[in-house]
Amino acid sequence: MKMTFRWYGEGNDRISLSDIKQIPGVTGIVWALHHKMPGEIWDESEIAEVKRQLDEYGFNMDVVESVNVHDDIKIGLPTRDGYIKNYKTTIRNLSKFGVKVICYNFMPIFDWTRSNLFHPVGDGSTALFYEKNMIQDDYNAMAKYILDFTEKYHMSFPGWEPERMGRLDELFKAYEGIDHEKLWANLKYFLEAIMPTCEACGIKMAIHMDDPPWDIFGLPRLLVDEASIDRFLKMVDHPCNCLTLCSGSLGANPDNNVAAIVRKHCDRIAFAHIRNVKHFENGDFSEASHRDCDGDTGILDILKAYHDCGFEGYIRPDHGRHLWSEGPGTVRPGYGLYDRAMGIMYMLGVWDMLDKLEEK
Ligand SMILES: [Mn+2]
Repeated sequence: MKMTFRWYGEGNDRISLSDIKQIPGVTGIVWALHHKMPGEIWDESEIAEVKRQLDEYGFNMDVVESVNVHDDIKIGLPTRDGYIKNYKTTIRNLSKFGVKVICYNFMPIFDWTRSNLFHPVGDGSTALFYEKNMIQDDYNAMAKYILDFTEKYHMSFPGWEPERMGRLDELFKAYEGIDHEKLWANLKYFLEAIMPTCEACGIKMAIHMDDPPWDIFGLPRLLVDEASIDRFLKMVDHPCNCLTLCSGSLGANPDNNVAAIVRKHCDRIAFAHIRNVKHFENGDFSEASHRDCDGDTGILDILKAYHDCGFEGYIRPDHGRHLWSEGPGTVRPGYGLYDRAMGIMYMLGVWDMLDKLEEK
């Protein structure tokens, strides 16, 4: 496996490449052009600039997270073909700089969703938290909480672009009538259109699981469990049609056995997100440290599954808690330095020991 670390870019992340360089084992930066709106072409000159920054520290730029998919493609409007054409141009431009994996998602309107971004864990640290009762009917209240935060701290989150969120009612209207089956069909149309370009460019499209893995606010969510992942891979059975298997997204549903999914589909997992989640009886969940016993995701079983399969794809710690000096205004929610660095050391510790035991 190849260890990576997500970075939001120069001037957009308080963590520096120099900080990341000091974490053992990291060979690649998971990056994106975060100022791009869904549907816009990523220009070669902009990609070249990021490559120059990463080269200075000897990091590869093999994984992009995310090239966001325009709503018109998800809704299946006639205008989708123009946006698909742009997406193909972006794929070609990225391949010229050696990009191998594009992580993306197909969630309608909202990307990842939480009710509290800095919830006390109980040890003085904070983490992302999902309170089930808060995410029921009133999408405006939830969106307001997230957008007030981004405005107060001058941050924007991928998938939560204020321009898009400013016209939520309009977006909900546009998605009227888009049920699970229609969304599946629109995903298939998109993938079948871009697969030849991906193949020619040597790029794997790696869909991220839906987070949380269930419908919210009446919007359909597709990639939620083993059966839906089976369906996805069979629907477009192409080696470039792959997964970003997110243990935290799937792990929010206690019925999901993430390690079993890893074993079943290891050859189609291009990118692994490792994150631990702690469940509460009422359906709430909190994010937790990467240590197995701090949550319910089964981190050790998952790492063992990847190791047994000889996983050679990319991996990164997903969200972490906010520690020490990290808090609102000083850190991107879920993307502090310290807990993710510790997560890497935990994963590498497990991995190195599994290697050593195998040698015997
Ligand atoms: Mn993830």
